[in-house]
Amino acid sequence: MAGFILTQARVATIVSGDAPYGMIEDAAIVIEAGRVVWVGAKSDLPPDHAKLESRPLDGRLITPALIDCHTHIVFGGNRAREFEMRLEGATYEEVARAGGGIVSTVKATRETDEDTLLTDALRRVDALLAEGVALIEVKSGYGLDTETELRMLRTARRIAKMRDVRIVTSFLGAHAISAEYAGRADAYIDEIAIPTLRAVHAAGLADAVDGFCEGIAFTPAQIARVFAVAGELGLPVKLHAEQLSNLGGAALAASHGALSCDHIEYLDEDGIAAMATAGSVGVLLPGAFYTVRETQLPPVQGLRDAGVPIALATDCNPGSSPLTSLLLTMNMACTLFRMTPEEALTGVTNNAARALGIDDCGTIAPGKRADLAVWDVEHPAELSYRIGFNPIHARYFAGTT
Ligand code: DI6
Ligand code: FE
Repeated sequence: MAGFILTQARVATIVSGDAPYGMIEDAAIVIEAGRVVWVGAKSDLPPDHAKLESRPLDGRLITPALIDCHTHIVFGGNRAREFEMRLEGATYEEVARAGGGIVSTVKATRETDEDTLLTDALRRVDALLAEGVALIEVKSGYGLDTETELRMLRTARRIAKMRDVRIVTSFLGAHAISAEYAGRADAYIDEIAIPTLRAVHAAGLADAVDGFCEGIAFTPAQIARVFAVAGELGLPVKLHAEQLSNLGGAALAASHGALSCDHIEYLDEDGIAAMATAGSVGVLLPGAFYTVRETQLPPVQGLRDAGVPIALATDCNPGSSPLTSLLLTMNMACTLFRMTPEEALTGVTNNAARALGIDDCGTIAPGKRADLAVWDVEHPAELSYRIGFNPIHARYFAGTT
């Protein structure tokens, strides 16, 4: 593919520096072989690039393509009935304890064949791509047996063959205790989660290992056993931690060098300090906060003060966050969590890439992939400000629109 230049654009590079959003006015971006080779003010464009084809954008805004760094986007069935139950007064935990919740999606996922899982997931993926997303993390965790966990992760990998999107996977065998192992969480870890992790790794299907550390799921000691095997296999870890209560999961994950600790509404000072020391990213999931009507706010100011990078994601899942919009996620993070629109955009670009341990995207800079979103907006704050409006003009995936 011949190189080209995007011109007549304002570019929010998300490279930290003097200008908010890393903004460059009247900018140009030179793209060759799917990568950004130069970005800067048009007036500074080196003459050797000036002969490339120019694609003027009429003053539109270019940002890095968006990244959804925490999803459970592959699953069977839906939980609309549970939504009704919660509106009738049941809490998320009560629904889970009554056999609903994650375990009901496990039943539906086990009963769904791989092609149907893929077809259903693609509808949700397409909603994300339509908002300029180019990289999605997908978790397993609705199989809770070896066969179905493998099927979920194969489905996740197939998404990247069907669409112009990068997929990274996380094995989430320690998501819930399967019905067969009710009351026997330790046996589930030893007999299912760990052997399945080994099988998934042998098949090349996991890029990272996740867990759910919570009263309705697994203790830090149980998660630590899974993480020890992840370490042995050379896989990075991350954790659903401090979502409904504080069990010290974030500190445990940080002690294993976690890429991220996610949810973290109930995170305390010690957890923040542990994350800061480990360099773990805090992934906030306002869609889950909103859906379960949580009232405990995540410690945004504490994370800022400690220099913990904050990412945002949809947590797309059929129970606690049936959300397929990163733009709405950004809006919720601003309104519910009092994050700034600049933090929100950084949270779905650069910090989301960091949460995945990926450094070739998330900002617009020489050498990065040309994964870009072009928006019909004047100012980047507009991306967070509107509710239910998609101002996308174009999406570039490795330089191709
Ligand atoms: N926390 C969540 O928010 C999702 N998983 C988790 O560990 C919820 C998954 C579900 O309710 O199906
Ligand atoms: Fe989640």
